[in-house]
Amino acid sequence: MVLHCGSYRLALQRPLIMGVVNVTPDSFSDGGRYASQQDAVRHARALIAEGADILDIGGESTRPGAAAVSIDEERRRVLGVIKELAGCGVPISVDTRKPELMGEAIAAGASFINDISALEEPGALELIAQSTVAVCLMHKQGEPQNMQQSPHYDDVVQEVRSYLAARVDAAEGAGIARERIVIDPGFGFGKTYDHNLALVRALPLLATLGVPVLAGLSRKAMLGRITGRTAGERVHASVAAALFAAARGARILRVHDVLATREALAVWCALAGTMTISGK
Ligand code: HH2
Repeated sequence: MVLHCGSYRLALQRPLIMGVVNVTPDSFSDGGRYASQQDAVRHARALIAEGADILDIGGESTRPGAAAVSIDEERRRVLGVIKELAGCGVPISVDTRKPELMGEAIAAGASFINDISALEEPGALELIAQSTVAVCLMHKQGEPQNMQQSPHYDDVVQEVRSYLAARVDAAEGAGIARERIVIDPGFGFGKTYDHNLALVRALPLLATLGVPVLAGLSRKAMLGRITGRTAGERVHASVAAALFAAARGARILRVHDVLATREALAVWCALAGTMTISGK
């Protein structure tokens, strides 16, 4: 499997690491640490040195209860960072659900759109169809402001799978080649602890949709529930979750702790003898 991502071709024989750069004052695990352009770019370069295969730049926290951010503010946070990082050797993703900003980010050098709304906003499908970027279509139930209040599913795995299948069809129907599409069950986005567990165990079933699956478990609340640790203390838990997701077929791991994940993956791949990855 090869992901087409602007001018990049990403082989997915081994799981790729997407390093998170939150240019926000309020993200759940690292809010405020990289809120200035200078700090965000410095952090992004450090993640590349640690072995990130893709960088995901976000200007809006989507943690449960987060307030929406205006386009002007989101633009101010991410565009300069993307411009500075374009050409840094790894694809730059932008984590946004605003079509207008998607277009501006692509013009600034982004080659991957990470959309927690799965291109449902008016104009988003058409905009991405006219580009060559890769796109991540994520499932969520509700909106960040209210999504954790009372998530409900009759069958979470089947409902998430059907939704993602429909969004892949919509994307292909709009003219987005399959080689550019990634799907994500959206851990923590309108899901209880039990919903998240069911979905992580069902990753192989999601992978049968035939496009790469991205897993974003890093530092999330479910790991805090298991370990009793705060978000910043969930590195070991996150690495275990990333390895489990990779073993269940996730092809892209969205993580805050790139070096720890990379080294753990390198050991796992070497022991398994099926894939190769080097530590840093
Ligand atoms: N999780 C977060 C944000 N964006 N995108 C995808 N595709 N999948 C995810 O699981 C996902 C995501 C939340 O994590 P983070 O960006 O660290 O926090 P915040 O939303 O508070 O900025």
